Amino acid sequence: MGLFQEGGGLMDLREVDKFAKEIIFEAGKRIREAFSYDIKIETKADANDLVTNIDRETEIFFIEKIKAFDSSHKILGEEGMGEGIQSLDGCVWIIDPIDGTMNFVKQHRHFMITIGFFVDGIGKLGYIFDVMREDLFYAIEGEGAWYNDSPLRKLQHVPLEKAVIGINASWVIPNKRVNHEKMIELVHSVRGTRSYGSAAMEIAFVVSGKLDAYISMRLSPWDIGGGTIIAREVGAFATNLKGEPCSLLSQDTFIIANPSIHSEILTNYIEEK
Ligand code: 2AM
Ligand code: CA
Repeated sequence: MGLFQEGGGLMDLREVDKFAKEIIFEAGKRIREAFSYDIKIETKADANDLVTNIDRETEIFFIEKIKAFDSSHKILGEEGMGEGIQSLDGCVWIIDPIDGTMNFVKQHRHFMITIGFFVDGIGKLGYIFDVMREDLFYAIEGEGAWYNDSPLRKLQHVPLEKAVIGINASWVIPNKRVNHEKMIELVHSVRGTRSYGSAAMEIAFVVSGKLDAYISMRLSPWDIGGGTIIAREVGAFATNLKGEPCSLLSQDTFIIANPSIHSEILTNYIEEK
């Protein structure tokens, strides 16, 4: 069941899961309370890549809690507030304290905490928490996935013409990464498109059947770490746009899709530059 070998001792995955949920709920409460204080906004790589003091404080909160839980665990967080990781050996937490920072700042909703817990590179526990709705999507390796208290079903077959897909409009206009004419064909082929501004939220929607695919040209390990673990439990396929396994140590392209349309989208509609 949920026992795994760690540093010479056996650790109960359910204990780690209980701990993870506690810190996620507590962090969520702190973030909601932060709306009554000053949120200081800065930019990172470019003018639209936002970070706030709350992203950083939340990441530090997680690092302190995890180190107190087990000081041997390693942490990779988007804001780089911990020591980082060189490999996936041992127990590794991959954390995005706020996924969808622009939504956080502008809309005060539709942003997620997302966390993956890995042991020697194998995803064991995955979480996507909608902070304002207090909705939790999560999975335990080999045991299934849940939306709050309800089990998530294995994804059912969907033909492309009935699919609703998550995609950012940037990839349907001329861009450096992908043939946009092909993307236009994809948009014509499906029933509808959506764009939510939080990769983790779109992944949560795919694993729960609210979207049938989500495609992005540039995501980082913390955007997808938790989500890929949930994906496996419901039978969603998560890969890069070459169809290869997602990297958890570097940025890459990304698709998560219902298995009935994953290869069809990659083969017929994605042409990377
Ligand atoms: P973030 O808010 O945690 O940065 C849509 O913008 C999605 O892409 C969001 O989930 C956002 O996560 C992510 N994103 C934005 N800029 C990114 C970048 N430079 N690298 C990787 N992911 C990014
Ligand atoms: Ca983030």
